[in-house]
Amino acid sequence: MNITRRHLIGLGGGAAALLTMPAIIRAAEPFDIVMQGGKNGGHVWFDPIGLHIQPGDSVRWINMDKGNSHTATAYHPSLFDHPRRMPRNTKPWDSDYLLPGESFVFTFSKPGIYDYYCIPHEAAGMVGRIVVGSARNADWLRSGTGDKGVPEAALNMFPGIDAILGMGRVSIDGTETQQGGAAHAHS
Ligand SMILES: [Cu+2]
Repeated sequence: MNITRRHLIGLGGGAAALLTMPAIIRAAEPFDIVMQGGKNGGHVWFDPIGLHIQPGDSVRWINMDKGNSHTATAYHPSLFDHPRRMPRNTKPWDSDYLLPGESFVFTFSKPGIYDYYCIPHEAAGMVGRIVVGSARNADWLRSGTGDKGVPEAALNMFPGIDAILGMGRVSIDGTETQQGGAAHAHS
């Protein structure tokens, strides 16, 4: 009893903090998605391009491409006249232009499937997909209404839902060959 008590006193509040903090920190820490570009500036992508998170989780987009500014912008009619590729009645996000080294954080509260793009590079296929929770809240995916006006190069890049749920995160390595392979394997 004495040993136990002394042990507890000795560790004090710090021990309690050590035991409980990791879970708290993990929940609050955002998932990172890196904005990347090839050396010649012609090839750009999000890494991971597909990500599975839970409601309440945050995502942080970081521009690690020294040669370009990028955005992470939700597919939503209120943003640059794009179709909705995210749950209805949900607030969309737009990072605006991130210079190299800058980042943007958004928290997802509603389950569903969310697609986003980079404003200057959508036509180059710089898009990504985030699945929040297990619910397949994707009326736009089933109806096909989300494809209207979206460049073919972008449509070919979205990873499949099963791949995202199965792997947690889906990456492309940035080479042209791998990019094409990923697009065909998961769409
Ligand atoms: Cu971009």
